[in-house]
Amino acid sequence: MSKSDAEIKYSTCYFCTSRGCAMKVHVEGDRIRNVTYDTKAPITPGGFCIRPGLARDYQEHPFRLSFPLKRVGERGEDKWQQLSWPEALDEIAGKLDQLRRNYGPETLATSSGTGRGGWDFAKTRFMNLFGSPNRMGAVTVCYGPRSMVSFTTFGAAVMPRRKAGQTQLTVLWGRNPHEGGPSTWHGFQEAAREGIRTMVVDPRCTEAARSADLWVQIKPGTDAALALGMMNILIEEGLYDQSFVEAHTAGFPRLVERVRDYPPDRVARITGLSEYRLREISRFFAAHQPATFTIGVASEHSPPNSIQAVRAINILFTIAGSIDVEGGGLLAGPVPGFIPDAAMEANEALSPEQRKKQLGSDRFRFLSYPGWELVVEQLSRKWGERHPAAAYLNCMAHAPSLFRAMLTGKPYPVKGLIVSASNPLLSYANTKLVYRALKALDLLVTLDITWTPTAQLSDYVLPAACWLERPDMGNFSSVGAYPVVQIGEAALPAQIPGRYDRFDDYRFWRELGMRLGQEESWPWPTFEKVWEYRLREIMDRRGVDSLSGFIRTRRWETASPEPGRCGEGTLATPSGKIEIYSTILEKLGYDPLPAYQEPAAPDDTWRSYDLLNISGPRTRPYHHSEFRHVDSFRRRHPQPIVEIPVDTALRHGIVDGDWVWIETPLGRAKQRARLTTSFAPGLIATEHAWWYPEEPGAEPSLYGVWKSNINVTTDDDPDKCDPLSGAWPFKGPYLRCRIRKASAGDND
Ligand SMILES: Nc1nc2c(c(=O)[nH]1)N[C@H]1C(S)=C(S)[C@@H](COP(=O)(O)OP(=O)(O)OC[C@H]3O[C@@H](n4cnc5c(=O)[nH]c(N)nc54)[C@H](O)[C@@H]3O)O[C@H]1N2
Ligand SMILES: Nc1nc2c(c(=O)[nH]1)N[C@H]1C(S)=C(S)[C@@H](COP(=O)(O)OP(=O)(O)OC[C@H]3O[C@@H](n4cnc5c(=O)[nH]c(N)nc54)[C@H](O)[C@@H]3O)O[C@H]1N2
Ligand SMILES: [Mo]
Repeated sequence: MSKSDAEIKYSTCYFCTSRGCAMKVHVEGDRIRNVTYDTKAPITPGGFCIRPGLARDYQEHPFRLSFPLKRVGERGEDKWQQLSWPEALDEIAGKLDQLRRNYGPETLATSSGTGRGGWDFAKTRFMNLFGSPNRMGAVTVCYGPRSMVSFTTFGAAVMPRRKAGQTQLTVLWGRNPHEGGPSTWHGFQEAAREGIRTMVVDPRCTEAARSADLWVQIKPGTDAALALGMMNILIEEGLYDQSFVEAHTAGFPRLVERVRDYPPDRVARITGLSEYRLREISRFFAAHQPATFTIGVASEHSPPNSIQAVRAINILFTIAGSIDVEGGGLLAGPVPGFIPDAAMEANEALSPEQRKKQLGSDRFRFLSYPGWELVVEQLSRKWGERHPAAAYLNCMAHAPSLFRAMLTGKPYPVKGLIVSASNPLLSYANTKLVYRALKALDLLVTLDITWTPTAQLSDYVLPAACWLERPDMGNFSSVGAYPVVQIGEAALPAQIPGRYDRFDDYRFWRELGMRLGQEESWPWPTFEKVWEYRLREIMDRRGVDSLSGFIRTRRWETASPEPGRCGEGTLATPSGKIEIYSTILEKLGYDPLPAYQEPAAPDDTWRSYDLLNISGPRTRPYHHSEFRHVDSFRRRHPQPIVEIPVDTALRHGIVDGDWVWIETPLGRAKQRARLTTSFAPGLIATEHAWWYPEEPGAEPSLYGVWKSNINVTTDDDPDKCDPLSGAWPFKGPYLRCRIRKASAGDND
């Protein structure tokens, strides 16, 4: 075949959760020739990411799941029988129906990851119709907090909108896009080239920190104190935007009182900065406004200040003059005419009684039904049914509470779990407890693209279509208010007789629902039809009548948020203003003002674990637990790395390249030492989600899941979780550990 015979398909890459970048997939028959960037589209990595180029290796890898499988041996024995989709779905539906009769619908839980598989609305829809409030997922520690803080504070998502000549500063706060966000990194570099000042807040000197005009090196988990301390200085020295604050915010006078508790000397002590440096940073920050900013996941991972840190940072930018102005963070509304996820979730189908049963929602109220309902009340006042507060992102059961219910049957039995687009044995904290909880279930179903340790423990393992085999959407701000909707098509079929038979996630949830009394509730027979339904008004405006027509005219639509939204006085918050003092938090019984809570001292068991562990700073080319089975990925990063400051390493007799045990009272994991001077002694940084697909899948190995998986050492004790959101510690003051050099072949 000559080169010109390759057909181009315009697809959305979901090799990571970044934003869904636009790709051109060059296809010959039913095989990929290569993948290139669609650089004309708004969401693009700008040529920076290598993953799409490896798509063929991934697509054709034998480790992929191709047909539905049912366990025939004991759980974890790696003995399987192939069956057809209708057989698998009939059997699973039969078992779910039985569980529902025996224990009530809340006995079924689901696990979500980063929101792949079509952004999870179909799973939420299924669960609402089934009657269970117990969806759990990574969003409790990832994006959910940022999203909910935006909605409660601004009534909208904040979208960084850099503008040449206007923007003075770009800030990455606990975010390292060089490793973890190709399109954000592309934007950060562009900003620097345009002469915009750059600032990075990070305990480690990352690539972004190294290249920034200002690197703020704080102690882990102290972001709330830093932001409050900066506000103290801005207010003391009159460096804040007084007219904006007076006109558009509610609660500023109380903030003035609150920040008195955070004088520079106290904040310097907490954050590890000198007082002089703190003042210098604050003045630099105030002098370069407006600023655009991106907050990373680190604060969310650092209880007890997860939510409060994100609140404090957002309010700092607000009083400095970065919000709702040209060149700063704009308050984004939905793309006109587009039907958002929230309107696809059938949320009204779940009764108040069932909502009340959501596990963990009595204690952790912010990111579960109590908080979500208060936010939805506000947002739907403004946007009606098409509000942006998707439940899958903003309303979850508390995973550690769910795992405990699986184990103990308290407060009620949780007997079934469907895992899709997530890998619980690698991604949640306290893997040993997760493992015991999964083993205690009556029914575990996993829908994934490849084999995983979690799949190995399942009763049914079902093959999902990957992004190449389904149409999907990229969106600029996944906080839920889609300022950009960018659609891609399937490049390859999801079924090829004799080779594979995969379902996209939508089709799986629909067909399972159809077998459980939901026949009336899934009017869109395919994922294509879903997108056509959601895009209908936009397609009509353009005069096209099919998804491929939309993609071929122009595959995206934007909302172009305008500055000056606050002036309308109708933000979707209870006061209609930016709520520095959050009346929603007040109603939920939490501190309505930003604060820094001193972490509790470690108890006797943990006291001697004297290092802090930044677990899971992103590294390319991986995405969480994925891709370790593909040689072309693995070659680029063959083993897990623990970064150890030289002083700390020397004290432990560790040299570069040594295998090192990272230990806590919960367990240990082995990674290879890389000595560094890029952060302070007393800290280490460990990679997360490591397993070895080349090792046996059967127990006890489960693909070597017990060797280097850092979550064997991380804690999910509800007492260590964030008091508002329930986020468990992956970073910050509650993730302590110690290290020890491993001897050669030390594998016990
Ligand atoms: N220690 C520590 N742990 C962490 C973190 C950390 O920083 N430190 N980070 C946390 C964060 S922020 C997150 S978001 C979580 C992520 O947690 P998870 O999302 O649970 O972890 P992944 O490894 O991304 O698992 C995704 C799985 O979904 C599969 N998959 C990919 N696309 C699809 C699809 O379209 N459909 C289906 N059905 N399956 C698909 C992949 O093959 C993979 O097995 O991890 C958390 N865990
Ligand atoms: N290659 C790759 N890319 C990914 C992912 C992946 O697994 N691999 N995962 C995706 C997902 S789900 C997410 S959530 C994003 C996360 O993307 P980021 O938010 O960028 O996440 P990290 O790289 O974990 O953390 C960013 C930085 O926070 C710093 N940090 C640690 N503790 C603190 C602290 O207390 N305060 C401050 N200010 N900084 C701190 C770390 O040193 C790190 O450099 O990445 C996404 N992109
Ligand atoms: Mo995440």
